[in-house]
This record gives sequence, structure tokens and C-alpha cells, in this order.
Amino acid sequence: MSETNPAAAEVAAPHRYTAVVAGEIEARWQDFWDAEGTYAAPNPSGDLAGDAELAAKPKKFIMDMFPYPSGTGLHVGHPLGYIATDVFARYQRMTGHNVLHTLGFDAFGLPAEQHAVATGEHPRVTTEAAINNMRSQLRRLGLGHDKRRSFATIDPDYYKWTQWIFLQIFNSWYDGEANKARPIAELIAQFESGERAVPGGGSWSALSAAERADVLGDHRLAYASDAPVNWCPGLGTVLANEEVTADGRSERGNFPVFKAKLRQWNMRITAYADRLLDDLNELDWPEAIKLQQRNWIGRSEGARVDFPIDGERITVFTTRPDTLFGATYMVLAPEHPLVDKFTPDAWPEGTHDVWTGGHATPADAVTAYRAQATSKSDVERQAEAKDKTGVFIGSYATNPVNGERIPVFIADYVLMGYGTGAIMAVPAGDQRDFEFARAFELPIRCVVEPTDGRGTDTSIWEDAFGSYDAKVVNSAGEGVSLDGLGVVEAKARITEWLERTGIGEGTVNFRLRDWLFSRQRYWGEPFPIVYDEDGAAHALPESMLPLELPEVEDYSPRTFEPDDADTQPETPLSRNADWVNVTLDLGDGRGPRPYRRETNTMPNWAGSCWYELRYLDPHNSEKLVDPQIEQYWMGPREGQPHGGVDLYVGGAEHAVLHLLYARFWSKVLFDLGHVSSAEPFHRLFNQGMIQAFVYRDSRGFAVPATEVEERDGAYYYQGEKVSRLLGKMGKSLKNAVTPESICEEYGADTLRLYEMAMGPLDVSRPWDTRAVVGQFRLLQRLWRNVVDEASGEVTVVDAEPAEDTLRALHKAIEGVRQDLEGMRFNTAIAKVTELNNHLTKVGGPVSRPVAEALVLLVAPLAPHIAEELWRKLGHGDSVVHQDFPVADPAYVVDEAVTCVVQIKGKVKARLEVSPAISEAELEKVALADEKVVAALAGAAIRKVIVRAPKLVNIVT
Ligand code: ANZ
Repeated sequence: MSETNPAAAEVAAPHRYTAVVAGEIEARWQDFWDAEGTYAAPNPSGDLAGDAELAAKPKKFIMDMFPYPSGTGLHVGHPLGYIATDVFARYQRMTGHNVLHTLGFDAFGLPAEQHAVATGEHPRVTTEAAINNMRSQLRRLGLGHDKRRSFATIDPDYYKWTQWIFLQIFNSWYDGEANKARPIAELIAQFESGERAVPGGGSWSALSAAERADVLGDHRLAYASDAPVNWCPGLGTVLANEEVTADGRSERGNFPVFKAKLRQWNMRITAYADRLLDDLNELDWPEAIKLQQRNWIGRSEGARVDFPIDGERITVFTTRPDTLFGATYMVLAPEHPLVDKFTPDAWPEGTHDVWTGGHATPADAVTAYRAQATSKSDVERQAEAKDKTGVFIGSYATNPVNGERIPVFIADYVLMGYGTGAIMAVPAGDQRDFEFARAFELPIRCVVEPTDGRGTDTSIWEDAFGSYDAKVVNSAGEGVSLDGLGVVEAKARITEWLERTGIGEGTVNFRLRDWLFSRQRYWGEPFPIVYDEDGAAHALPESMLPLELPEVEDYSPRTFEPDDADTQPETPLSRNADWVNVTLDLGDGRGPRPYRRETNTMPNWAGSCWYELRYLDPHNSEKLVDPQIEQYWMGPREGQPHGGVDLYVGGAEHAVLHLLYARFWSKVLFDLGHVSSAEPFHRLFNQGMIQAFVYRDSRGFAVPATEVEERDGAYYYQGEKVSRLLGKMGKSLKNAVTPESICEEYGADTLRLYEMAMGPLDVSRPWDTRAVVGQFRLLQRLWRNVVDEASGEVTVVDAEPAEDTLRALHKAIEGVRQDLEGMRFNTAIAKVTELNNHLTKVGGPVSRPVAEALVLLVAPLAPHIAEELWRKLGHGDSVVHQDFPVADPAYVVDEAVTCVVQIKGKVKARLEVSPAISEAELEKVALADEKVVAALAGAAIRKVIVRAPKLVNIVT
């Protein structure tokens, strides 16, 4: 029968598994699952309690990084991870687990907002349409989600709790001694009782309300501050560092970005730096992701050192206090608050020409240099390859170890936001300082003896020498000498000296910055914060949550002249006077008063910081999550000391921000006693990407991939030759393939199998539509092994399976089990294929136990066909909660293999042994063999070389 002529095939085999049959089966089972609530995972209590037997089983919480509901819908690359978690979740259900698997939507986002700006259509409308579209696309794939638990972050029921968590964070502070967050009321009590000194002395009650608010603001985990931020007038908004390109422009729109001081909400994530670092050790995450988080947090051990200047001091942070004797100048960040103070009216006598930048006075030089520095991003300022710039500010400080006068510069390679914003420059040890010293003709003093043969004469050096594995030289002063010590010892010695003399102290510095939490946007969670007439911030009481977004007429942030750094952002919410200005009774005893609402919104990261918790108890109107339910699904257990989701699958692009923010929120909620898990995601798995060929014409434009023809290894579009390269899949590259098109042609089970068979899940792989049919044929053969294509009758028989079939079956069971457990879906499919091919080759009707086991093996991968065949095999229930087959070990091992026993190189015996025999066991068996004993004839054995299971060589 020709497979290329479906019409003919249908006449001869009306019950063949075709795309039409697949489509019909799939739709029917999807309806069945919905109607039966097949994937409902019962909670131990509450409104989602159910099936007590299921709830008594061990739990598995399996989660995907939830999608942003894009208006363009899904292409076949998107569901790779969703299919993988679905297969895994199904396997876990069949091996005795109560499995929670669902999917929500991360639905606040810029695309919908920009569409709203352009069209005036409410972003909710487009977002909800996109969600509905995606829901139906996902449903078509047969994903076993507990739909009762799904939500979108834009639902007021959901963001009520995002706001509530914000208030928890706002109303808490980090107690460094207890090393945890505590309610702010406890800090106030400490100030009131005098247990904690009030900054600036005096008593707490003597402070005005505004002063108290300021003091508390210095401790709150969510606080407003006038932080230097990336202000992008062209977009009318502030941007996160990650949204700014290396050349200081907005990633979106390519507008210039300026550093501006704006009052913004921040999250004190830095308080958690150590715990975020330490707890990584206990997580089952890819090492590469852990490393990225460690680097992002960037813990550096070093020292703070005070450099005297005009009766005051400048404090620097250094990781190399051992090089203090090599500090020949200092650099402050251009924004450093002490710069103006130490900028005198005139250049001191004998100022080197290259230090002044050609300016008449130090103040001119500083002003000009600052103007230039504000137009650059931090990334750009730190870029290694660029020329070092800066100016002398006209003052000298004193190096505390040797009393030397050293000039003070400002330069943009020193960042205000790191360390103390000031450095001691050691040109011999630090490459940036080296380049700067060369450009400004500053002394370079060797203080660590080079180990690479370049010698100590720095005038011929081409770069700095920064090794830790060397000896300190030229470092003897009045009070302390480091000469001859190794770097590590020298660091310890000098730090001890700094502390003893009060000049400095050992300290730990982090690269991690507090998280800028305000956005000048409409489409985000409003802050549950109002300001009174004095400008003090007040939390809304819980009873006023959710604070819903108002309807507005204009969604756009106001944009300004892109080059005008001096403008201030104007948020869409601020134009809404009725919403902004309100009279409220906050229940704080002050009665009804006029307030002004915060008009920024939260960043898009907020909603994804805690969504795993809401899946657990999505309808709870009293609590974020019921503690008992949280404990059941997320609580700490053996091997998971901080608790967390059992498996979280998503792309490696979320290595830092999302995963770090979510960990931070988890820890705050944990500290405050709202949850028992201090980590959100115990195990993380990054899936690879599905790539696709991009075809480009001679001008470099992508052409529609489906219309490209291949001839003799070359590619043509409308007769013109085009190039082919592997790239991303997407609408813009004209190579997107929709899941619907594949479902239409083959069915969802085939699509699922194909995506899982393409390669190991963590590896990127190229999509090839032509190869999909291979998996379709596998399902057709599976079907044929159970169903007669002509009559539609089930062909299985109740006979004992043949020995070789039993072996093939149990090996497949054992292998598939291990593969599914280890998320090696591609090799699991290979094993199913092998078994299926075995049955086809043997021919004749398949015996019932074999057919049933095969169907169960396939069920996690291709659930619809498995349900259908299971039903045809006479079962009234669903495959979803059947027990996954267990291999009989007797059939798993191969039959015996022949082992040759040699004595002095000559074959003396052949033994039939198990292929799994151990070396020791094989040696015993060989030496006990009759023929071997006879051949040895009592000779002394010098050595026995065993290569299990095939060879034993005895040397006498
Ligand atoms: C002297 C020195 C000598 C340094 C030497 C390095 C090597 P990490 O490891 O990343 O923490 N630094 C300190 N604050 C800075 C700032 N705000 N902007 C730019 N650079 C800053 O780097 C710490 C080192 O970076 C510090 O140690 C300081 O230079 C510099 F052979 O001090 B070091």
C-alpha cells in the first residue's frame, strides 16, 4: 500500500491511523480530560481538596516558566519545554505521584502597552485575546494541566497579592544580627525603647514624623530614593541597566540614555546577597546558571582604606590592600559627593599639563568632564578596550602607608555605584590603572614581583601584573612591611595593620545592586502606596487591595526631545487626577485625609516573582497561600533543605534577573513566616532552543522559508538563489512553523513525539518539517500492532508472548523508565521504536500483556493515541493514572555471552556467563572451571587478567 496515495490507502484501510483519525481522537480525549478533570491535583485541604487517595501519594510540583501572551501566538519552538514537562509530569503520575502541573500567563508587558499607545485599545483587551489564543493553541497539544489553577498576572485577584507582597517588603527591614527580615514595627519598638540608638542621637519621640519616615526608609526592604537612573527621554521612561546597550542607548528604539536622579522605588535585595549566594549550593541547578548568579552577586573580599586629604579623608574599596605601597594616585567617580569639596579654585603650582584637560581652573575641568561622563552607560564606562579619560581635580591625598602625596583624579572608569565610588590606583597591578597612568604620565611602582620574567622595571612593561601567586616587594614603611610575603599573607598582614591603626578594615563588597522597582508605565501593577501632604509615603491597608488600574484615555508615557536630559518623566497614571488625588482613611488613627497616589507602576518582573505560590491555592481570598497547602507542595524535605518546586523548566536567558528576584521574594516571605520554603525552585532545567533555517536573498532580506526550493544542494526562491543559515525561528525571519499546521498534517501526538525525539532536551536543535513524518509512521505502526486497519477490530490475542518478545518488552520497559526519570525523552522514544519494530518484524497478532505494556510506555509521550488504544483494549478508565509498567529483571539481562579463558595466551575453556557478571565473580567462575583446573595442573598463578564478560587470561 502506497503511503504517498492517502486516498487509495483510505479505501483499502479505512481504520488506518491518519491525520484525520488522529485529529478526531485527540479532540475527543481533550474533551474527555476537561470534563473529567483528569489532571486535577488535589490539595490536602481547601477548595481544591479532592481524591483523598491521590492526595495521600508523594507530591511532585512540575513547572514551566510561564509565557508572555504574545499577539503573534506560538510557533513550534515555544512548546518544547511545555511538552517536556508534560511528558515528565505524566510519567510521575504513572509512578505514584500526586502531580501539580499547570500554566499561567505573565501578562503585563510592553508589546501590549505599545499597541495600546499606538491604537488606544486597552492593553487588557489585546492581552486577553492573546491569552485565549494561546490557551487554545496549548490545549491542542494535549498538555495535562490542572486548569483550575491557571491565572494571568494581570488578574486583579492575582495582583492584589503582588501588591500585598510589596507591602510586606515595604513593612520590613533586614536585621543583620538575626540575618533575616523582620516586621518594621519591631525596629520602631527598638528605637522607641532605646535598645537601638536613633541616628544622630536623641530620642525617637523627639523626631518629627518626616524624620522618622526618613530613618525607617534607610531600613525598609522596599524604599524610595533619589537614585541615579537610566532616563530615556525618547521613550519617556527610566530603564533597567539590562535595557541599556553597551553604547549607552535604549535597547528598544535606540534612543540616548542619560543618568538622572529621580525618586524611585527600590528593593533592598543587597541585604540578601550572602544568603542568595550560600543557598545556591543546595539547589539542583545547572552549574553554568549558578555561576552566572554568583558572578552577578559578585562577592569580593578586600578592605576599606582611608586616605587623608585636607584634614578629612576619602575612603576607597580595594580587593588588593597588599598593593597599598603601589598606590600612586587616586580616582573618584565623577559623581562622587566629595569632588566639589576638594576642587580648589586654581591649579596647584607645577600641575602637569596633561592632567588639566586644557582647562583654566579645576572647576572648569570637573564640570566639563562630568558633562561628558553622564552620557555614558556603566557598561560603556567599564569597557576594557577604550582609552582611559579623566582630569585632575587639583588636590593631593596622602597614602597612609608611606605618607606620600598622591594626586586625586576623577575618571569615568570608576563607578559611583560600586564599592565606595573611589579607588586607590595601583597601575602596576591593575590594567585600567596601568592604562590611565600611561596616558597621564603617572608613576608606576612595582610592588608584586612578576613571575613571568619581565622584571621589576615598569618603564618597559606593556601591561599590569596582577597575579596572586607572587611575592610582595618595595613595600616597607614606618609601621608595616610586607616585603617578601606572598600576596595572600600580605593581604592578611596589612588588613590587620589597617584595623589596628584605625586606618581601614577588612570588608566584603558585592557587585549586586538594589533592584530599581519603578517603571513609568501604565500596564503594570499600581503601587499600594499613597503620599500625604508632607510627601511621606503610606502603605494602603490590606482591605484596600487590590488597587486596580484606572481606565485612562492615553496610555503613552510622554516622550521628550530625545537629547534633552533635563526633562522629568510623566507617567500615564499621573495624568489621571481623579485617581491620583484621593481622600482616604488608612485606619492609622489619623482619620480621612487627602493623599496622592504613587503613579509609577511595578516592573514586569514583579508578577513572576511569586507565581509558583499562587498555583498552589489560586482562589484563596484570605491568604496568599494557605500554609498547610504551601508546606505540602513546597516545603523542605530530604535533599531539598530549602524546599521549592521539584522541577522548573525554561530557557537559560532567565539565568539572573527573574531567578534572582524570585529567590529574593521567596526569602522575604520565608523570613516573615508566610511560607516554609526559602527557595522557589529546587531543581532547574534549561531546555535548548528549536532553531530553524533562515533563507536570505542577495540583499540580505529573509524570504519565506516554505517557498524555498532545493536543487542540487543549493536553495532558490522565485528562481533566485538564496543563502541558508541556521537561526532563530520567528515571524520576522519568515521561518515560523505553527503547531496548528503540524497538528493538521499529522496530529498533536506526532508533534509531541517529534519535538521530544529531536535530541537531548538541553541541546538546541534545528526544526525540519520533512522529518516529522518519521514519528507519524511510528504511531501508525503502533496502531497497526493493536488495530486491524481494514476492520478496525483489535487484533491482540490472549496468548503467552514468545521469549524473545518478552525480553524486548522488559528491556524497553527498564530503559524507558530510566530515560523518562532522567528526562532523556529522545532515547526513551528510540526504545519504544525498537520494541514496536520488533513486534512488527515478528508479525502476527501481538499478545495482550505486551500490547498493554506498550501502550502504557507510550502514554506519557503520546497521550491521545494511548488513551484510544487503551480504551480499544477494553479498559473503561484513562491511562493517565495507570501504573507505569515495571520490568521483570529476569528478562532484562541479555542471554548468556561466551567468555574465553586463556592460560598463557592459549584458549583452554569457553564459559557461558551473564553479560552483567562482575570481574571478581568472573575470575572465581573461571578458576573453578573443570577444564581450567585441569589445564593449570596445579601450576602457581602469577596474575589473572579479567575483561568481563568476554575474557579471562591466566598467567602462570
Ligand atoms: C587597588 C587594586 C590593585 C585593585 C590591584 C585591583 C588590582 P572587584 O574584584 O570587581 O570587586 N574598584 C573599586 N571600586 C571601584 C569602582 N567604584 N569603580 C571601578 N573600579 C573600582 O574589583 C575591585 C577592584 O576594582 C578594587 O581593587 C579597585 O581596584 C577597583 F592590583 O584597588 B583595586
